[in-house]
Amino acid sequence: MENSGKLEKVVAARMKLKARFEEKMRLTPSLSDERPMGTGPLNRHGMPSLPVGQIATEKWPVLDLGIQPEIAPEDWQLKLDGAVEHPVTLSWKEFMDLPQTEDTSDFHCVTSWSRFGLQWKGVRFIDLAALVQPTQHAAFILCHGYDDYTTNLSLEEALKPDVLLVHTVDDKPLPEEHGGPVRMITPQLYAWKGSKWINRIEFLEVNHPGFWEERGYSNTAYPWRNDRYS
Ligand SMILES: Nc1nc2c(c(=O)[nH]1)N[C@H]1C(S)=C(S)[C@@H](COP(=O)(O)O)O[C@H]1N2
Ligand SMILES: [Mo]
Repeated sequence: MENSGKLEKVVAARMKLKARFEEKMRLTPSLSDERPMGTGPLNRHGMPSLPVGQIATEKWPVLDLGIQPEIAPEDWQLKLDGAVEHPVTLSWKEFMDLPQTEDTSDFHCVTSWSRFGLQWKGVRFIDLAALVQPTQHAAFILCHGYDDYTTNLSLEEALKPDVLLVHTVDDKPLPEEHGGPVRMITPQLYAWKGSKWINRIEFLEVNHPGFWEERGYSNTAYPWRNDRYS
């Protein structure tokens, strides 16, 4: 009884968020640009599958800051705080008990490689946002990793249905070097917007640049606009 009441509230919060950001989301470049830059067959959101300046690879290179934190799932935590009505810290078990989503998407690294068709499993960012309920003025997030990495995103990008916090890739636990136990993915933006070893999502009213954004990389990171640097 109490549980179904809670579920109803989360569903209502999700619908509200979706309605609030629907128009902004539709107007983002990767959904609305009439002359996107790139080559190849169109992907599911109508963009050329290989963004401008990218080369397709079968490999999956590893990029990090020289630290690969080792976190056992049972020690992993995710804090959701800042401009939200109900801040929470989720344990691995609580995270795994949330609705799980499977999706196949592409990965575009700003260092010019793209990897197609990774099969992910995890929790949609929008489902986490519905749980904590961003305040009326929340407009951005800053994601933090266990390696002290940070990266910022607008809510209209983060709330897209293909933005997941993933624990499984190609039917295997996400390898530690790729951000396991849990990382974020942002298929419609360059991959540096997806924090590996994610442990905190801070909701913000004012945009705050992350690690690479402070060092000259773009706040927005649109692959089909070659939007790499600011
Ligand atoms: N925590 C954390 N997340 C991170 C990074 C990092 O150094 N630390 N590097 C980013 C960059 S620059 C890219 S391109 C992707 C690379 O992911 P991969 O190593 O799984 O290919 O992760 C992003 N997320
Ligand atoms: Mo990167």
